[in-house]
Amino acid sequence: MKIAVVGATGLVGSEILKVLEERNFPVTELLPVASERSVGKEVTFKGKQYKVVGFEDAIKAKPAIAIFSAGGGTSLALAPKFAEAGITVIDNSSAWRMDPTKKLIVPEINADTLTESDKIIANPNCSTIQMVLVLNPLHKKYGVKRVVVSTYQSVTGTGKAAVDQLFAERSGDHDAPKVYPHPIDLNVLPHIDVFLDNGYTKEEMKMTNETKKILGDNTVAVTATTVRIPTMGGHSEAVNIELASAFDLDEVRQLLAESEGVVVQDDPKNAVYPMPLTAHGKDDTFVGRIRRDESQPNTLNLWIVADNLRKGAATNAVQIAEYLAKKELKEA
Ligand code: 2RA
Repeated sequence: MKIAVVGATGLVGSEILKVLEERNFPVTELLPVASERSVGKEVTFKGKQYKVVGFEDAIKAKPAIAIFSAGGGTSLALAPKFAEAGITVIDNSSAWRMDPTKKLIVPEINADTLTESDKIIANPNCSTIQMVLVLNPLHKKYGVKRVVVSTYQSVTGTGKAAVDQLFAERSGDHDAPKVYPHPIDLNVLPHIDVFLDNGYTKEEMKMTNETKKILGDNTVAVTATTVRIPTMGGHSEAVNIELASAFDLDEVRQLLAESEGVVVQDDPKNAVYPMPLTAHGKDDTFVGRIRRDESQPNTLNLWIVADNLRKGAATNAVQIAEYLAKKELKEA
């Protein structure tokens, strides 16, 4: 299958190439695509060098699928052009996620809603994906009433410039360019994406709104505080979940252990719990510290970690592409 990766030179773009290679996606021709600035640069895929091409050339080449990771503006402007040419777009930006005409897909949860007429498919926000993977089986079995989540997010979620800021500060170079409004090394920023009029950040509202859309249930209440921390391997989340009915803790552990894409790491007495260091480079979502909230009935506390560049972005997008390929839901 001919496949384009739009934004191939960015952090997520490089991860998409890695995941396509690792999962042995049947790529017959790869088109790395980027803005004029990067055209002519080379990327490596399966040991071969590929030259980056521009957007117009990519459309002319008519790949079956284009995985976009080039920011919301590029997506808004270009995804419809790719789609009009019959190319199915899987988009990592926030541009289309809440558009009621577009589907927001986490394959383990709702890939079966996709049809051949879905030409722009939205990949959810990284911090949402890992949380809904855990919420979905709980919602089906017990009903999720309300979620209170606090995140601890990796600098890789911001991009390469943020990783550079962290390492520059760590090496004592405090004059290096900054992408955050404050130092990130030895610090914690309760600020991800822009602030909105309601006092929340856009990242926080993504967690609220995208969760309802993916679970297909507007009654699930979600309130979030999203926080950037100086780590790299993945996003972590402390999640408090109020359920509609009573549960047994062992049953919850069993249910999550049997859920596709979820791995339970829950032996705190032996210091076994999910961490960004151990989730890094993995495609699964890890959950631990599963315990009863003793302050109110039918409520759980747990801790979720996933590599935000993998399941939070590249892996989820490639899994959507795998589903389209398996079901033959694309044109070329
Ligand atoms: C972040 N959620 O971590 C974003 C990336 N999409 O900043």
